[in-house]
Amino acid sequence: MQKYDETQIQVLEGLEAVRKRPGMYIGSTGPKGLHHLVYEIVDNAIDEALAGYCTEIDVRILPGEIIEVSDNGRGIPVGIHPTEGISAATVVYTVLHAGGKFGGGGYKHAGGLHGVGSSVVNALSEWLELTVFDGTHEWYQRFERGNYHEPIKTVGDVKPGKTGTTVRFKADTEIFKESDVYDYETLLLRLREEAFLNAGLVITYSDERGGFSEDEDRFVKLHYTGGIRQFVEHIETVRGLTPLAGEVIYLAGIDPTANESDTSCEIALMWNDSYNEVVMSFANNVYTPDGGTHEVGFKNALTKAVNEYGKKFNYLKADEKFAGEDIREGLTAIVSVKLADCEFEGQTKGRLGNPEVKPFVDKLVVEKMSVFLEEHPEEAGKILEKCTGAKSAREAAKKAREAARKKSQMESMSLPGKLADCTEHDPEYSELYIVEGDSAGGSARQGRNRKFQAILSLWGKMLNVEKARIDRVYGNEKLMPIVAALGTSIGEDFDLAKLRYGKVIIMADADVDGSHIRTLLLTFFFRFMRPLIDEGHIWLAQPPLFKVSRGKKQRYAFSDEERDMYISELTAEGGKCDVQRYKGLGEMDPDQLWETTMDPERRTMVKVGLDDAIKADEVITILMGDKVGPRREFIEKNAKYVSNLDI
Ligand code: 1YM
Repeated sequence: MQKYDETQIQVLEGLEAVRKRPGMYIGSTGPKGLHHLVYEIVDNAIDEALAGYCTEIDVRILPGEIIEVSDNGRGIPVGIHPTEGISAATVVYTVLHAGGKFGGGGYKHAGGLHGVGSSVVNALSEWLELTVFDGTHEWYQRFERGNYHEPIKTVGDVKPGKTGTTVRFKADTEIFKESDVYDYETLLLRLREEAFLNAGLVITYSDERGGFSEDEDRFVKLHYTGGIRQFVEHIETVRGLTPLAGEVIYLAGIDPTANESDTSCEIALMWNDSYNEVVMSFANNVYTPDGGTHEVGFKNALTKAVNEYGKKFNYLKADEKFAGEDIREGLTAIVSVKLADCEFEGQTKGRLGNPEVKPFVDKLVVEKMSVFLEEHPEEAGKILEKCTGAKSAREAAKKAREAARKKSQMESMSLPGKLADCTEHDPEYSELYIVEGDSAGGSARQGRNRKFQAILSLWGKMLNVEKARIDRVYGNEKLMPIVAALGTSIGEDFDLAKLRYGKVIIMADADVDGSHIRTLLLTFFFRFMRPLIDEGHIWLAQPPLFKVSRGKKQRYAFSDEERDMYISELTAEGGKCDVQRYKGLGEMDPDQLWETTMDPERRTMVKVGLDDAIKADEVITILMGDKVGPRREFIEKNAKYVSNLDI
């Protein structure tokens, strides 16, 4: 690896541009952009760790939404920059695109939103303080919105040999108008990922803002000597999955054809007893949500290796083949490549483009995976059985789908009998209430505004889709009416353009059974009609839990607190009041249901939104588990409360 010093820093542009158009540099000025500031600074420390000079990184959220990041690397060079005539460290923090990342040489993760650098953070901070330990002295410089009054200067001696960099900053609320508050979990997720990807690196992280509950421990030490192997184990544990066999499989190698052996690849993988596939890929530790040449190389090679083994050991007949998806059923894998020069492609720069990576990863995986399978016949047997099961299910699903297609053509998409449709046909103005049970369905049907509100009553046995493959959804008596009513079809046939109602509202009782049906429906939408969630079409109705009344006055309460509030309010006006607890939707008469739960002017609804696919996928698995706590937490966390919604 080429080493660079002050002379190689290239000076490109001023910082005004960053403040003028922050979105161009950090994506947004919302919460995502705010957290991005932290990643930028942490990335510099990670780069130093990748270069082999830093072993510990400390990240803190301090009171007042101040971020402090320290590392024990070499310290940013403080010497005078030959052309700028000021300290190199100052150049790094005040000149856009200064630093090795963009200058050629060094270890880069250039491209798109990644690595926009320290100067961008500085430009967008109300203030930033830089401290460098160079082995003999402590150096300090303060900036305000990217500007400084005094040059970097020594402020004291240090213990001989102590080196490192500490950066403290406060995001500028003139820029981050929406919010300057950091989310502990968001940063934790990212830092944990970094710790997994850099085996051995110690990252300490603490939230010192206070104000959260006593029993919540917001200090963590993230240290994974097993690296991405532990990443795979972590994903499986969080999801509560059971490994199919043995230990995590680990494949690694360097590209012998690349210069200075700069290109390397590590893969950790494991199968579990679920039907879901989780493959996460990274290039130079940057997550590539849209995959790219490394991921394609891995998937192709895995398919090849398993098929070859299957043929050789008679799991497959001569004319048979596993599809890639058969092999990846229940697979959790992390693919991490490191290369000298990453090219990130696509709208959001989420895909690795380097073409040379594909054949390298492909060859490595075919070779190492074949050896693994041959050397571990017992594990190989379990993996191959799993693939065989997936293959038969896929073939059965194909038949079922073809039958369903034929049937729907014949019946020209007949609507289910349990659907009380509305007269409005424009999905933008229409909504579908999915209601469990006939009595609640009856109330809803009578109480609704039939112009734009359709009601579908559910009956029959619900399929736990978490535990089922797509072939069993076709023909399920509870799910198929939903599919028919929505008009979109499911799985690979799903077509959002055919959606018949803009809002799909799940209306279930506020009790355990209600929560069960809500969860099952959400899982079904998540697995088979995912764009409905992504595009914000799924809603949860919020029926009241209590009616508090005195004479003609009545109030509906949606929580115990609200109930108590109304009780004291009405009692204060004179005398005793009556409290009715609604055990189910069926207890409300149609007018009450309309007033409290269905009237767009008065109702409160919760929009189901899942931004992060991986996290959501994890959560759905938690939801389907037996623990009630995490399930409730999910609903609370992912639901955005919207009241008095306009249509
Ligand atoms: C808390 C943030 O920025 N650490 C950090 C940054 C640098 C170095 C070490 C460093 C890099 C190199 C040589 C090199 C940077 N230096 C520069 C530049 N932590 C944090 N730690 N010496 C020190 O890459 O060769 C940019 S970043 F350009 F000045 F060399």
